[in-house]
Amino acid sequence: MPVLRLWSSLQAHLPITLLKGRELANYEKNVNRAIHKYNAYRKAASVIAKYPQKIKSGTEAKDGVGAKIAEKIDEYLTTGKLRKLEKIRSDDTSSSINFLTRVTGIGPAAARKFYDEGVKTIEDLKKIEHKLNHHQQIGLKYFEEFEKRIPRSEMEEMEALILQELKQVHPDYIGTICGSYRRGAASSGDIDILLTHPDFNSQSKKQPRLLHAVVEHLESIGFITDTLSKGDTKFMGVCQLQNNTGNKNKNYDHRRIDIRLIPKDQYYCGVLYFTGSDIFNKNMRTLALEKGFTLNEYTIRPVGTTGMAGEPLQVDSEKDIFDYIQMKYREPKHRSE
Ligand code: DCT
Ligand code: MG
Repeated sequence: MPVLRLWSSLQAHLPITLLKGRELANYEKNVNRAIHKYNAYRKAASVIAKYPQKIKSGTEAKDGVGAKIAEKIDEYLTTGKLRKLEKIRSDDTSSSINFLTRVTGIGPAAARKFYDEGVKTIEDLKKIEHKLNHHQQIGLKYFEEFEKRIPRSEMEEMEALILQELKQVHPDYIGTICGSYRRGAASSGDIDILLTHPDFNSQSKKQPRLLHAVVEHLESIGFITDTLSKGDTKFMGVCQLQNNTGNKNKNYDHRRIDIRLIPKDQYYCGVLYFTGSDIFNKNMRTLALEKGFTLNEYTIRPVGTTGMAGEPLQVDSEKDIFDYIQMKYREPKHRSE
């Protein structure tokens, strides 16, 4: 779910600026396909969100945002409008392509292809359903449901169910619900689960059964309802809680769920990465590099003077990773940037 998660750190006076930033960012990613511009808007939004006072001019924000974005801040502060945004909004191509990418399985390239074929709306997509791949068909089927955020209370119910069922499959499994939920968000866009098992490490051979056994079990109890893709280490699909309260009015929506199986020795790098936020990850990776380490979702490795990365360091907790790079430990709820 590529949604700006700045609400928690948001200063009361900034939501409008940040929302416009998000709209421009999405335009650059989905329509213009200029990922560096997308990243520039995301970074600017993060800088602005951290800014302690109300921003009075673009120049004031200039340390963290480029000159062009600073100009846009000025334009918005003086005129109350952004010409570029007005133009994008009124442009049929941009708004249609942006809209189509909201269907899971439709990326910027597919959206442009469909648009060129005259497909612009959900109704249009329904008419050419046979031309969609399986992932896109599921995206279309649950379009409205996937647009809805998942309240924290429902995330808690799903966590309890998943962890309980996991132990039924095998008591040695370790599972963590990561993503915005782990950061304490009031609502989440999807469910990101990481799994590991003590028998599985990066030196041993692949063990897809460890993932598939869990997926099959969650299907058998009716929790997982659809599969978008299923590989040896990553499952992407759809789940739904069952209403067994006897209250006919309580019906759960279908939700997007990703399950990843990670070798035990790489588990905490994975948990750190998939907890995010994406902006926090970027900043932490930059700091790691400054300290002479390269950090990714699998490992942390020292970088030698030649620039070559060494062997992965031993990691038995998230805190170990912070310690290596001499960064003060941050609780997940303080990792929005
Ligand atoms: N991630 C990342 N860089 C990305 C995408 C994701 O570092 N480009 C990491 C950080 C968050 C985690 O993966 C899960 O991704 P999402 O589900 O997209 O983010 P989220 O924070 O869980 O937000 P949402 O509530 O919208 O799901
Ligand atoms: Mg998520």
